[in-house]
Amino acid sequence: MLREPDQHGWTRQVFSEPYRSSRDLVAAKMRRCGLEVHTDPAGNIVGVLRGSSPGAPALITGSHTDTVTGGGRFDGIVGVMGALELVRQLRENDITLTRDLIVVDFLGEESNDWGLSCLGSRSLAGELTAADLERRDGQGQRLGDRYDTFGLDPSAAISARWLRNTPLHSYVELHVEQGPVLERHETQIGVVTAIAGIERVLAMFLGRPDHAGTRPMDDRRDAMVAAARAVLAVQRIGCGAPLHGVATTTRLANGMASPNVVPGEVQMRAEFRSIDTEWLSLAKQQVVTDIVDEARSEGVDVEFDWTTDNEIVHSAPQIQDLAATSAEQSGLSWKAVPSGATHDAVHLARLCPMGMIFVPSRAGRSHCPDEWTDFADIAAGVQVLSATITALDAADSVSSA
Ligand code: HGY
Ligand code: MN
Ligand code: MN
Repeated sequence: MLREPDQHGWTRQVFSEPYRSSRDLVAAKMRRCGLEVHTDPAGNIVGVLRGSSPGAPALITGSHTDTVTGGGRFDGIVGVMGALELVRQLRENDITLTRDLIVVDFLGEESNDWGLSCLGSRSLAGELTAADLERRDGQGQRLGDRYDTFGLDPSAAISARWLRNTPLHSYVELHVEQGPVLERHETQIGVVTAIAGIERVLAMFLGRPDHAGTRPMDDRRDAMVAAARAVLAVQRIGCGAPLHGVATTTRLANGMASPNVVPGEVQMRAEFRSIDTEWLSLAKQQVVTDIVDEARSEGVDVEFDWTTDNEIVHSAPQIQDLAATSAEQSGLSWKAVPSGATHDAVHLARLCPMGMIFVPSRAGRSHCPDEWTDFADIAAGVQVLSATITALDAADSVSSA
């Protein structure tokens, strides 16, 4: 069972039973490819293909196999299975790289109810903290306890240092674009320039609960009306990004939820993403100002809790060049594109020079059952991943962004 049976689309969330099954399948496939496989202290499934020069700074690739609720079949999977195909091809052609090639299925890349994406890669970059393990989801479950019940030691996850203690050469991740750019430009390969920063906000609208049948319309402090205006403010600001940026309200929750009470307390979750540092900072300020002004006109107070899911991260120019050259030498069209989606590559970029290769998403759809990428496009992506990894294997060192 690789997805929740009673959910629309593909749902394989971190710490779930379908997720446990998928990881067992990935580990078995890694072993069949001839990789040395283990689960690391951070909960990542790690496969190693030994190179001819032990100790040389290693190459690393991979992605994730968890999904959002009602997700698709390609987000993350293409990067993990594409890496295994790369290994299969190397072995089939008796090619031994100089450097070890580390293939990783990273734990829990998708944003989750604890508000923390990329659990496994975040941990390897030394960014998962004891405080994070105390976070609670909507049911009050501690993140640390979920590691435990999944069979992982949470204290080991926050101290997982093996990758920081491994000489690393570079990281390249293959991923579906999850947007419409490549398809619109009829381009086969995307060479990622940067990965957007993500700022998330939890806004609490504090009005006054009243009888919905007797409170006059001109004498209300309706938290839901203020929150509704805030949703439009988020959208308005998101539409105003000069270079690159998006903004999305993803949840409105009435704290009271009785059908005959004017909402006194409403919670709103929203996120802002951009590769434009200045716009991202201004958008955060502007949305607070606009929301507070609009809420005040409803007699509603607002409290804000911001978290940075990840900072903006740039791909190493040299890896971008190698990926572009690999595409050209394979007769594939390519385009430099930013990534509005976040990826494990954000955290690997803290450990070594990073690059990403995109393949087109049909109609730019993702995080939904309609997510689709043609197998010919995936094969092209594996071809470019393979050529890029091979070129990096031969390169002395690569400078980061
Ligand atoms: O949220 C993201 O951008 C990624 O798909 N986890
Ligand atoms: Mn992904
Ligand atoms: Mn995703």
